[in-house]
Amino acid sequence: MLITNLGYPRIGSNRELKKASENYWAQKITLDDLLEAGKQIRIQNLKLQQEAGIDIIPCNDFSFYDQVLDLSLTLGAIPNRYKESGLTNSLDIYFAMARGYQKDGKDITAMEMTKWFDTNYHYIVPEFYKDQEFSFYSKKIIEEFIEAKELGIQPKPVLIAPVSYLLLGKEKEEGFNRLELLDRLIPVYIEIIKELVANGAEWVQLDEPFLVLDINEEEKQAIKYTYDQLSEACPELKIVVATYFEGLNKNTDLAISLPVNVLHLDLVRNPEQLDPVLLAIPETLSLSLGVIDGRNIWKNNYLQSLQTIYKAVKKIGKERILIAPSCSLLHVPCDLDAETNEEVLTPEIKQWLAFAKQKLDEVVIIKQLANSENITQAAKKLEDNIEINKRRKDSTLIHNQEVKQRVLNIEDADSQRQSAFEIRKALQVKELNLPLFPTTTIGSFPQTTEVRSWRAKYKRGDLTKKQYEELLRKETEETIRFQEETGIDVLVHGEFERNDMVEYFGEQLSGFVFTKNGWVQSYGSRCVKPPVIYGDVSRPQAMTVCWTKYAQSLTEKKVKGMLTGPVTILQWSFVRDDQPRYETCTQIALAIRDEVCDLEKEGIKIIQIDEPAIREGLPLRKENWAEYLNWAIKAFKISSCGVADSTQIHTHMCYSEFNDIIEDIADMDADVITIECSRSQMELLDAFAEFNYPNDIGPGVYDIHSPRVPSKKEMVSLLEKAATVLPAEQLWVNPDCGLKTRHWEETRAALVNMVSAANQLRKEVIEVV
Ligand code: THG
Ligand code: ZN
Repeated sequence: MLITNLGYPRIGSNRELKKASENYWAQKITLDDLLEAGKQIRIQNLKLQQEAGIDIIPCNDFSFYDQVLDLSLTLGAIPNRYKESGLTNSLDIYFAMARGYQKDGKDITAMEMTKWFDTNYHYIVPEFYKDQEFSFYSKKIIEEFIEAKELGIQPKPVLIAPVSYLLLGKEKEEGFNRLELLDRLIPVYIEIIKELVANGAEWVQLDEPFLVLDINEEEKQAIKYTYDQLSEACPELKIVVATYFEGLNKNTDLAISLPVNVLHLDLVRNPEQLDPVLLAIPETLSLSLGVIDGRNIWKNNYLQSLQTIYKAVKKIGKERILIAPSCSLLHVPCDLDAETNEEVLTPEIKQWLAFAKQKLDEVVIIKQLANSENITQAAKKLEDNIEINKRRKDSTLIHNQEVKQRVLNIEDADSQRQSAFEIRKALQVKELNLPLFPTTTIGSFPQTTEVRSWRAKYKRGDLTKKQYEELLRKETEETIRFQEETGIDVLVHGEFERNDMVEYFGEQLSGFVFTKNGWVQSYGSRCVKPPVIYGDVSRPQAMTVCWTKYAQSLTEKKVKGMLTGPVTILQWSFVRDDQPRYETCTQIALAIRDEVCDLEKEGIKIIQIDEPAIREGLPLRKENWAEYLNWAIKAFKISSCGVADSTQIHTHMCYSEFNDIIEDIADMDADVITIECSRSQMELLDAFAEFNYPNDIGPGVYDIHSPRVPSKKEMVSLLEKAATVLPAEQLWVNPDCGLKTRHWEETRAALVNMVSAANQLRKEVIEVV
């Protein structure tokens, strides 16, 4: 029985990588400094896993931005616009692909970014062209392999498998299917693998997450074909095929028939898949049992894991079993030991948790228990584990009868607006008096280093509450003035008082705790610190009313109240695993509903309830969609339907492919929805148009994830395109997401251009009439 790991967080336990990359982009450090920072993190991670006792340690799980982008660079899948950028260093080309490039008269857009399955991690979508060529372009995987070998480790290089790589990408021109590129791709994989073997590699891990999705016959054939080719070309190499985030279900036969050595299963997400696999597994195949949750932070239940392992041992024997986390540990924070502030994370709750480093120890102990090694010590650890899990289950911290009762008392009317949209729209038009193509923003304005430093100083006690709030008031006022001067129609207060849109609410709700350093990579250098929902959720007091009211008091224009919706709060938190997710979600929905009603009471006429994560929460298998959508949409409606018809409810969503859930989006019945769609050039709108989506829509007219300033002309052209598929009366004009990651300079320029674009559209429409 061996222990393996699928991937370790690469941001560094103090976000060293974030700091180094951002300094490099700001030209504050050199390329060598950045490379050195990366190397330090890799070496630290390798040593840590070595010392923990992991037998098969991954390499190439490090990335300066994203592992899918790494692979595009490895395979030379670099779109021409970057090759023609004049950039020569491959890491600079890589960053240009991720972030766009605007310099010396060049203006190159970034590649598209989208969510990694149902996680809050984002990857850079590979672009494929009809005459796409692949070559072994970046040697990162070899370099990182050698680097790990030099530490005395026999590392297991990790690569996304060919078919999953193709499926993660997108055809950028018509007339071909990306799977047709497979025959050009496999030879490059073979070249990579051969070079690894030449350097002494014994193992390789090929991630094939599409094996747990609904794939068609052609895709299945392609997977089979690929492994036949790879194993024939490199018979001496041991291949681990890694699946995660779901179960194999109908793809079980395919998975176990692949000519590979090890199949990894996510037995946390889908424990049921083990039985059918054990029933049919061929003798040549070993199993990697993913029993430690790589997506959540609760301590493992050792007894339960052992039961799973024993079942497998009984069937196929110890020698053919590996123990592992369920997926890469990328999705959990680095180290619980860094959480030393007992006021933030109380010892009682802390003992229920395990982060990446602690999860490594858990795998080791479970293996010792399963293997009867180191038995006295391991038995003691098992006893502690049983005790802690029992204490958590019975803890009085978790249960609030009042909250449970309120959930039981929910009635149908609580999730319905009083009147239909047409009636509401007529009332809102009168109430709000907005022009055609009303302009607005998604909510946040730049969180400058200065703003962040105020919060840090306030938290450290270097600023009093009064001083801190005074600074925030000033910043808010300047932002209101800026929006007025720019001619934006619906204003926002800017959210300077908030760190993260989920963290901010979690901090004010009961049932949540926080970490000081529990960072998880979201995209590139950007990280989030997900709250931990450990108990029943309630709202002790109003959360946003004060700042919204203040901002509204500064202006005659309407200020939009800004809230995060229940599904998104759920999705972006570490959620308790002792009750169904829908129950936790409904509790959050009731808390948000109270906030919405309080804002309305204080005279706020427009309230936005962001649900950017509703799409990513969608189960990976279609058969589970209906159940999820049912409770998720209802939760949004519980949160939004307590208001009068004349109050306008907005919602916002990011990176969403809406085509397949457009009906459910319409069911949410928000008066206005703003959506991301500029990187994919308004394609999304077609779904809305085809469906005859009835309510108002604000398609994002520019990409805020890149520092590039869009021209008026390009926004006009996007809006014209939108106006050809949707009636002008239905359209709003806004950026595609919040502006907190941008600098003021870009933000000002972009919004000025955006307002002139809206003005031009208003003129054009009047001329047509
Ligand atoms: N919050 C959470 N998840 C998210 C988003 C969010 N997932 C999707 C999308 N938005 C991801 N976007 C971002 C954008 C900015 C940042 C993180 C994710 C960000 N993070 C700061 C950083 O890394 O410097 C840290 C935040 C802080 O200072 O508290 O800027 O908005 N949960
Ligand atoms: Zn967004």
